[in-house]
Amino acid sequence: MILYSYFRSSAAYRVRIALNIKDINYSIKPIHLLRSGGEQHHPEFHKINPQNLVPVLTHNNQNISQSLAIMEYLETYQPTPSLFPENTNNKTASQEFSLMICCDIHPLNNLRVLNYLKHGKASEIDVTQWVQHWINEGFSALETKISSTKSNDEGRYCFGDTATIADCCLIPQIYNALRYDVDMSKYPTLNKVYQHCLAQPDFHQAAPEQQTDYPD
Ligand SMILES: N[C@@H](CCC(=O)N[C@@H](CS)C(=O)NCC(=O)O)C(=O)O
Repeated sequence: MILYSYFRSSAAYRVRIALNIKDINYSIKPIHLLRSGGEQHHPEFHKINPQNLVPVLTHNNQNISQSLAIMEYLETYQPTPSLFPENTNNKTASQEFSLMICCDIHPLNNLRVLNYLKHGKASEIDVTQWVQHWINEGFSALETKISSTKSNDEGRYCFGDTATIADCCLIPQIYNALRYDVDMSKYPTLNKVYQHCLAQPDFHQAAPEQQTDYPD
């Protein structure tokens, strides 16, 4: 398997965590999103993903984009350990949680959106405030959801004592939030999961700082 990745991409970070949880061997092809006009826009990469976004997983002659679709693919390719909780309610809740991050927080703060705000028609907007606003709005909802699900503080991950797709999505989004100085003390349950995950090898090895394309 080949993963087209950028060290700081939170969508690629999700997939790196999932690959590590499943202990699947893969190699990384770095795509630098800022250098030389953004390598995601180069014609060779455009052929791999016409959306010009990372991550892309290449396997068995198929180029798969969209981190959630990639994680579903990995689940089918190698079902254990599963990225989903066994309990049906928690399984649905973990999918809901992941979609709240991937559909309703991350896309508003993506590089191309921020570039449009900075250089496009909306240049008067304070981009940091924009990022913080959408993350805070999303995290408030996630904190409310997860603190009611995690009654009596059960489990070290989002849903129990095993890492799931929800943790794959949450950890990169908090990493991103911290880059933008979001005050995580407002989200104690999310923050506790984050601190726990950071210490786990599968998460640690997927972190931006551990990537070969991380700048010296
Ligand atoms: N929904 C996509 C989002 C992918 C995405 O937005 N990737 C970002 C990096 S996190 C990217 O490649 N941005 C390049 C750009 O904005 O030009 C997924 O989950 O894979």
